[in-house]
Amino acid sequence: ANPVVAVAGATGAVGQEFLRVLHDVDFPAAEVRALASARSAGKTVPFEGCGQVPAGELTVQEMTPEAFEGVDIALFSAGAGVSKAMREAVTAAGAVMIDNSSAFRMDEDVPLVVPEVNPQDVAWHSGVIANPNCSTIQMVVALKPLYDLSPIKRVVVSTYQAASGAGAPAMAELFDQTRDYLNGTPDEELTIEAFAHRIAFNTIPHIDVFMDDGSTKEEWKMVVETKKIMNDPAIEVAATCVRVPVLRCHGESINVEFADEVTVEAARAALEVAPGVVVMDDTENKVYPMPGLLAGTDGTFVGRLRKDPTVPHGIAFWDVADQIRKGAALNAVQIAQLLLP
Ligand code: A2P
Ligand code: 11C
Repeated sequence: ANPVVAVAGATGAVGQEFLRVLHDVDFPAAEVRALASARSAGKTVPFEGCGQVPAGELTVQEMTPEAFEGVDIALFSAGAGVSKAMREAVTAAGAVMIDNSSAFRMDEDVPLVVPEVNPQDVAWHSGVIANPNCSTIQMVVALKPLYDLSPIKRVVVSTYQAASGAGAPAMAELFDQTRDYLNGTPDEELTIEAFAHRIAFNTIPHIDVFMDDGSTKEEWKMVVETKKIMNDPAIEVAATCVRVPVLRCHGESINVEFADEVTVEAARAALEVAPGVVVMDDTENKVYPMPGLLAGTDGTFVGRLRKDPTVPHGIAFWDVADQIRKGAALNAVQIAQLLLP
């Protein structure tokens, strides 16, 4: 029988994208259940349909433990606390939780999966599969075909992360602040809630909380998640994560040091045939990936590919992906597709 799918957090930014992706891939669902907090119960959300579910509206139900009865696949993006609170109910119902939060990513009994990189890891799940952080996903999709050419010793990455990574209210804050700033509102009168500082006409080298070693938790996630997904604890990752005044799509500057020689030509050839990767690299014609062009797309776009001559075997490139699609909803739905018989 076709699976019953629950979307937990269906009214949120990622939850809404889950519904769009389920339609876009025509996921063979028998039923799609939209769940959110009690505040949203009874509201409707538009759904274009997938599998046996016709286009129309879904009535949001309150996410109680009982709401998962009969569910086979539960796509979660309602915050780490909600994922933790619901895990038992979801697995007791016999469903697999595919969780977009950071709640279980580093747990030893939870696979952390990017289908282009480690699809085999879904095999050992015990009820929960975690979706990595968006900044990690778009990096490892590009690293995997390169790693297949030579083991990777070290990665230096700097991110340029869109406001929407912090949710829909953060996007609104970027809009509102930009307008207010242009209207001459002084800094001290601007509304600053989603970020530590003004994001309009600014960049903020601070995403998530600071850790004892001076890095941020977002940077730490890129380090530990990369090792787990690539199944290679020896890969060294140095990350600096920066919020930029972009609405959607993270950009990443990535320098890779390999164990063995990898030419730019070999790297380009590997990236060109890699699943999920789109090479967009024609500098003569000013072609390279840019967030302003790529919102709403599914690929991981790679450009500015060149040698990094400062290490023995290095290449450098620029990588852009829509972090709500590939960085969250699409990756989770691709994991769900791996579970289909
Ligand atoms: P609601 O809209 O009813 O608050 P975002 O990440 O965009 O803020 O979305 C968070 C999602 O998680 C929303 O769908 C939100 O529902 C849902 N959510 C937040 N808190 C809870 C909760 N305690 N129980 C169930 N769903 C929750
Ligand atoms: C951001 N990467 O751009 C964050 C959002 O661990 O899933 C996602 C955080 C996470 O702010």
